Amino acid sequence: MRDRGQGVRKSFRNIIVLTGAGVSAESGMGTFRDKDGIWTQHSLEDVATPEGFARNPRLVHDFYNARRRSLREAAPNAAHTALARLERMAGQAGAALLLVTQNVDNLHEKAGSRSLLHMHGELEKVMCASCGIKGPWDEDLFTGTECWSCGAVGSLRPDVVWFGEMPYGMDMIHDRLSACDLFVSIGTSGEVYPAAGFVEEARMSGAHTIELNLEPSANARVFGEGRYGPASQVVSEWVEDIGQRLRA
Ligand code: BJW
Repeated sequence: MRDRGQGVRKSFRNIIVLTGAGVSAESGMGTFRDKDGIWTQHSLEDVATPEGFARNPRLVHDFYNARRRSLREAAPNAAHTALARLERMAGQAGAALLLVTQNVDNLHEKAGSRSLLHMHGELEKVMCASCGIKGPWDEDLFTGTECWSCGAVGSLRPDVVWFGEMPYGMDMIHDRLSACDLFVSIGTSGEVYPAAGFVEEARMSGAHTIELNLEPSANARVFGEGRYGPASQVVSEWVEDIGQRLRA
């Protein structure tokens, strides 16, 4: 544990939790930039950009169909469960908590988190590039799949945020960061913006900032405190510590 002397408060009223692929790694969902990560097996330009989808929609559908199938096998781990517990403890203590996840899996909601924003979209949702309708989708998607609303063929795509697209909920996130007094970043590399810049915004609001990760991330030095190890372990321990402060 490392504390850079930002002055840890006794209690917190406005908490923001940011999660990334590392929180779901122990549930088998795979990370992106680690050794053997998803981007070592697939080109992100091909499968995670609008241009890649326009070039080869079938390749993109194959990629997301496989991930949607692997999500069906996945269960929340102790880190997801601890964060759902933290939300309940915060509610009981009269504190506000927003969990912003970059993950497109649904493991936070399966663990019981409710105050949740999927800034990079959701694997089990699709949207129509023709009429804009969005809806739940837990099956495979094909280039010939017809939109249930406008009837367009081939216009349905995963409702996920690709590079060059605007992440969801940014107004709400900026509002909450401007009032936040505790910001915790869990299992994210700190390499993808705008999420990687949230810690700076939180610091400007005077928040205590903490990183929980397997190892220090790209912007670890910006955080006031860091605790390192597998999420299932460090998140559970940290939630116990914070829970005691919320009850104090
Ligand atoms: C563990 C663990 C364990 C492992 N326990 N921890 C130049 C400079 C700055 C910015 C840009 C730039 N050029 C372009 C940009 C912007 C771009 C960007 O940031 N690019 C950088 C890569 C340079 N960003 C965007 O385009 C974003 N949009 C945007 O900026 O809009 C503004 C705008 C739009 C239009 C016009 C003008 C402005 C959109 C980003 C979308 C990201 N999408 C993806 C795919 C989503 C769908 C899918 O899942 O397929 O989101 S990419 C991928 O990266 C995914 C993730 O959510 C995201 C972040 O990854 P994450 O979570 O950090 O995972 P990893 O693998 O990187 O890290 C895992 C971490 O876990 C590691 O630290 C491990 O140590 C740790 N770990 N095991 C604890 N057991």
